[in-house]
Amino acid sequence: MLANHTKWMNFAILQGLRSKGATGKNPPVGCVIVKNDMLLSYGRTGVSGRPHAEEEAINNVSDKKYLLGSLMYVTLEPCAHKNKNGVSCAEQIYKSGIKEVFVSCIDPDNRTNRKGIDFLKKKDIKVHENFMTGEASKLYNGFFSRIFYKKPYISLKIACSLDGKIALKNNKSKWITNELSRSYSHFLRSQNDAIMTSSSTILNDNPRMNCRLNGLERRSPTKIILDRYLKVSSNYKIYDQSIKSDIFLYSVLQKKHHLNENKFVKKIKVDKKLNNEDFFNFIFKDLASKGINNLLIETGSIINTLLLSLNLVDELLIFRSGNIIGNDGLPFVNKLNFLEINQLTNYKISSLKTFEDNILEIRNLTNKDNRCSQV
Ligand code: AOF
Ligand code: ZN
Repeated sequence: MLANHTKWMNFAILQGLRSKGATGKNPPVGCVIVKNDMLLSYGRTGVSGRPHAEEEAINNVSDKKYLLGSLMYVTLEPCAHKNKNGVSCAEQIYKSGIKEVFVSCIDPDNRTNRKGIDFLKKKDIKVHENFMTGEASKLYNGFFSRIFYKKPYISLKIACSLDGKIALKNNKSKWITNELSRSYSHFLRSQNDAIMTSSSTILNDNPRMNCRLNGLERRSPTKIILDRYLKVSSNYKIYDQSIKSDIFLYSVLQKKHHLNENKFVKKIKVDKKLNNEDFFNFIFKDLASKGINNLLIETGSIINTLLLSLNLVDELLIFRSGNIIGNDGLPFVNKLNFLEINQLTNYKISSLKTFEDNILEIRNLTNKDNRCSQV
C-alpha cells in the first residue's frame, strides 16, 4: 500500500511543479484527492498564489458527497488562515469529509506553522506528517530561503564549454551550448520568480532574459538589472516588454530622467559606500521583501566570481557542451585565491540531464541545511 501512497504524493509533487515560478510570493503546492485508490481530483496553487491547491482540488469535485471518506495528498501543510470567503484550507478539508491527509512539508509561515495540522488532528482526521518531505521540499527551496534567511534561493546559470569557458578570447559566446540546452534554460527561467543580470552582460550580449518557449511566455520571470552607473539605455532588448511587468533596476548613481519613459522600471538606489558583500546582501534582502523566492542569475565571470567568492550561490546550473575552447577563452569564474583544498566550497551534485551531447549539472551548496534543487 505504501507504494501507492508514494505514487499519489509523486503526482501531487508534479502538480506543484506545474505551478513553480507562477505563484508570486506564495509557494507552489500540489494536491491530489483519492478514493478507493482511484483518482478523484487534483489541484495546484493558482497564478499569483490563489486559489490554494487544496481548495482547487476540493472545488474540482462536482458532487461533494464523493469526498466523504477520501484521502488527500498535499505537498505543504494546509493553511490555517482564512481565504477571502473566510475559510482556511484546513477547514475546507474538514468540512468536505476527507478522512486522512498525507502532508510532505510543514508550512513555516507563522499564520499556519503546525496550526493547520493540529486543527485537522483535533477534528479526528488522520494526518501523516513529513511524508516524502525530501522529494517535495524541492518545491520550497525559495520559499524556505525567503522565510528563514530573508533572501531568495540563488541559482547561478552557466553555459560553458567542456573546459569551463563561457566565451572565446574575442568575447564571442553565441552559441556554446546547443538548442535543447538553451530551451531547457528557458524552462528554468519560467520556474524562477526573477532573473538577474548585469550591465556588462547586457552591453556585451544584449539579452532579452525572458522565457521564449511557446505557451510559457507569460511565465517569464521578473527582470532584475544591476547597473551601478546607469550605462544601459532603453534601446537594449532587456527593456523591450511584450508582456508588461515590473523591472527592478539597482544602481548607485541616480539620474533623474534615466528610463523615465518606461513606467515599469522601478529604480532602487544602493549606497555606493557598500562593499560587494553588503551590496549583494542589500539587493537580496530587498528582493525577498518584494516576495521573490527563487532568483536565477545569468551574468558573466565578474559577477560569478563575486557571488561565488562570497558564498552567495545556493545552486549551480551548469550547461556544458562538448567543445574545448582553451585557456585563452573566458572562464566562468576568475581567480579565487584559495591556498588550501579544505577551504574550497563544495557543490554537491543533485541532478544530471543530457541534451544530445550537452550536459546539465545541477549542484547545490553542501553546507546549507535541507535545501533542495530545481527539478
Ligand atoms: C495552502 N495551499 O496552495 C498554498 C499555501 O496570501 P495567502 O492568503 O494566499 O497566504 C499565503 C500563505 O499560504 C503562504 O505564505 C503559505 O504559508 C500558504 N500557502 N497554503 O494551504 C496552498 N500556496
Ligand atoms: Zn490554504
